[in-house]
Amino acid sequence: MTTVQTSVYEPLTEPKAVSLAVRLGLFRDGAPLACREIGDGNLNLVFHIVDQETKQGVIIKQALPYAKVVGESWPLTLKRAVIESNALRTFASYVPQYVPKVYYSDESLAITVMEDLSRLQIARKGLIEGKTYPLLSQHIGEFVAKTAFYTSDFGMNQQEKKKLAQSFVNPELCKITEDLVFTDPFFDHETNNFEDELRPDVEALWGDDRLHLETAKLKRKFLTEADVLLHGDLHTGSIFASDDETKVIDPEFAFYGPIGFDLGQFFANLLLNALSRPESERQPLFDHIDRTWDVFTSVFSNLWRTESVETYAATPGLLEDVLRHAFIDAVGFAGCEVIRRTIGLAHVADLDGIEQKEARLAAKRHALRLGRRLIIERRVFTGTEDFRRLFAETEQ
Ligand code: SR1
Ligand code: MG
Repeated sequence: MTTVQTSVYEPLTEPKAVSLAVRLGLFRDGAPLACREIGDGNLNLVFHIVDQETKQGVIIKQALPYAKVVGESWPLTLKRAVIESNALRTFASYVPQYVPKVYYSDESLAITVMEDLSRLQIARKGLIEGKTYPLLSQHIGEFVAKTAFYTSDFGMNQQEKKKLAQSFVNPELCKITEDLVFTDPFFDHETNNFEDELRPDVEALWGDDRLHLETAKLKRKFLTEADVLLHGDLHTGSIFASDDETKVIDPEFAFYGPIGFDLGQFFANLLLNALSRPESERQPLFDHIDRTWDVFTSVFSNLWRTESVETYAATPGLLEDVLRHAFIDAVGFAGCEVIRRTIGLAHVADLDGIEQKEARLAAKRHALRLGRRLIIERRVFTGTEDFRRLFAETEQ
């Protein structure tokens, strides 16, 4: 992977980002450049630099040495910028149509220079505005199927896979997920953040032994199962979309983990959006869950049958077993994500943006009931239609 090391780290400002873009020769000489810092995520700076005449632009993304959402009191490794640029390049070797092009990366500055995707919209924002993105699930199903298969022991040389897994060891970012997704929301932890009115509902979760046991099993899978290269944070804020294009961004949490994790996070964020909508407008979200799973299983199965490098791949029943476990895990991981986005540190605008307080609290209570049962009842799920059933059963 070509990542260069040129300078000493300093956080960029808009003028410094422009100077860097000029120094890197990203624009023609004398181009009138405009630059804005547009980062609205939890962790990084994102500079959008545009040639005002040609309207061509680039993105310079820079990791900060701390978590922006909390501040300098939460130090965070800059190495995540290398993980991110390497993950984008690895994904591009399988699904170039679904990731931004990486033009340049610099480990010391913790930057990745990449394709300007401003023609698209962050899927979470569009979904909140009521957009449906008809191809979103087709694209994400194919993205997850191909990246999972080709980075697994069934899709690549098994010794090379171990080396690739080594290059994606990502302890600091995994720890964030281990804490914020799998642990803190299930205990009385200082990182949690929820309305006082939800305290009785939250305390019930904290005292729920059955929930603790099932969440612990899911966390153990996340900690120990180095199956496929994951994006690691595949929520709808990590996806740019339009009616006909989809690009997955921000894989700084990438690591080798359980195959169902990315699917579970994506399902959860579709459910979180459904929770924010009136019943009559939820159908497109459930249709996306169905289609993501259908496309994932069909693409993954086809690759397994035609390109597997593992002798046992042809063993009757093995593929079905892999898919069944991926599905059950995805349901459980989705439950953890729904709960943590409701009462944990990092919320989502889908729920927090519900203006009317009683409606917001009702949606959050529904989220907690849904998340809990997704975790506990994941093994009785027989297909994606069970998401609809459980959503309806947990409404009141
Ligand atoms: C401190 S980081 C909080 C969250 O933001 C990222 O997008 C991940 O989802 C992480 O859990
Ligand atoms: Mg992110």
